Amino acid sequence: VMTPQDEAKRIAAERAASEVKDGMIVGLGSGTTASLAVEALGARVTKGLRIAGIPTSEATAAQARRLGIPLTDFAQHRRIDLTIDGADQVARGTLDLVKGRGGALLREKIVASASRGMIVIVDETKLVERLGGATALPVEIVPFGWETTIDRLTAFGVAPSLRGSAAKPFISDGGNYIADCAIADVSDPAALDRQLAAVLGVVATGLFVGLATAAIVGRMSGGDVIRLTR
Ligand code: A5P
Repeated sequence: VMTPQDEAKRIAAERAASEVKDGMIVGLGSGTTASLAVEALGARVTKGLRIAGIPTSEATAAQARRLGIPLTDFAQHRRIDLTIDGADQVARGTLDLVKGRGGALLREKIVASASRGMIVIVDETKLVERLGGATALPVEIVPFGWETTIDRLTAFGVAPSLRGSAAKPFISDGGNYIADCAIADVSDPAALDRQLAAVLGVVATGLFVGLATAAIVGRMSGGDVIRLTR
């Protein structure tokens, strides 16, 4: 059974997939919403659309292979035409994002940063005025000495908590750990991203600033979308 939220994700995902054009190199996002876009792209590929995808996670790579979407990599293509990915929060005015609840943030950020365009697809519950608040900010950290990185993040004031447990930490596709951080409403996401990224042991944060070029927001009622651009 599809909930109104699932339906909102699906319609946003399908709308974004319809914007992909023949010949494009496409960044394939991760998470439940992005996987609906990958599914829709797979259907278009079956009907003759020619694209090559660069996946943001092992899970997405496996899904794309199952659907017959040709994959490529940065050795072949340094630039991506369009990336389609989900998010945990989207700031309405700026399209800045919090990402990484699914744990794929580092690869997602590398793919988004190499993309000319990035369409973020969400249901309307994820649209906010300001990032932060109730949604945790995932921060990818190096496993070695993670206890000391957690201490530095604690001293910085973002109350980090290691995802998983100390005995069995969650491990990202990049082989790193994730610290979920509590952040209040963020007034300057770019500054916070810079400050956190400068903490020793931090690989990348889930703050995506200035990367999304459009957001397609699925409405919970009416099977409709809102398209926002920066
Ligand atoms: C994956 O690490 C994330 O960045 C996802 O893109 C984000 O968590 C959104 O996922 P859902 O579409 O499953 O909510």
